[in-house]
Amino acid sequence: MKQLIKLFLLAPLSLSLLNANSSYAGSISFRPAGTQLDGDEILDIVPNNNISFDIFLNTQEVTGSIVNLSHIVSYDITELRFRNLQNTSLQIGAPQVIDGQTNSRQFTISQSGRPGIGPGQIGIALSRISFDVLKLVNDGVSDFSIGLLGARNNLDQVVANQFNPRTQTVEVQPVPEPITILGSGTALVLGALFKRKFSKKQKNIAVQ
Ligand SMILES: [Ca+2]
Ligand SMILES: [Ca+2]
Repeated sequence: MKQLIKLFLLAPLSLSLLNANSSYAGSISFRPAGTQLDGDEILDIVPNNNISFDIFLNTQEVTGSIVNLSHIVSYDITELRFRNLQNTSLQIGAPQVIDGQTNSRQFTISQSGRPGIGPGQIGIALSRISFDVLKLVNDGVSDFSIGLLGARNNLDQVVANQFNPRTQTVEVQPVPEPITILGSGTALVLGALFKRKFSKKQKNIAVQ
């Protein structure tokens, strides 16, 4: 029995030692993540009149339960207009804007509450951020991004460094238009052909 108790006491310790050496898999992310629609590196989304991003937390290999979490939201105010911030969390408190303004390029959201988000969980909903679409430009530059700023657990430990990746970004843009490109290409070819035929005709006329 003593042995069993010893084992029981040692197990969490060896687990936390193991965690210190392994790569952490906690992460903050949003959906839709977008897909690659063009030649620039950033993932792309073609929205309609509005778009909502759902923010999620993964806590695999994170120590303790997350009772306080903060992250930055950045967005392009020329392409998107902030509409609202909704609470979708069940395990941590409602999102509060603690720094910056929602109508500016960057603001910080904080969520706190107990018992918090325990370890080993995937896809825990945090919040939903909605925008109206103003004007879509395809310039290969981020239009919406999030970045983890701070994370504290129920043992009052700072655990933000146990999250990786801590950022995510996406571009909103209009539909890439291959038909237009093909169309203008076809017009150029036809124009060149017509020009050649026309000048040939002119030459013939000149010969006659
Ligand atoms: Ca792209
Ligand atoms: Ca854009």
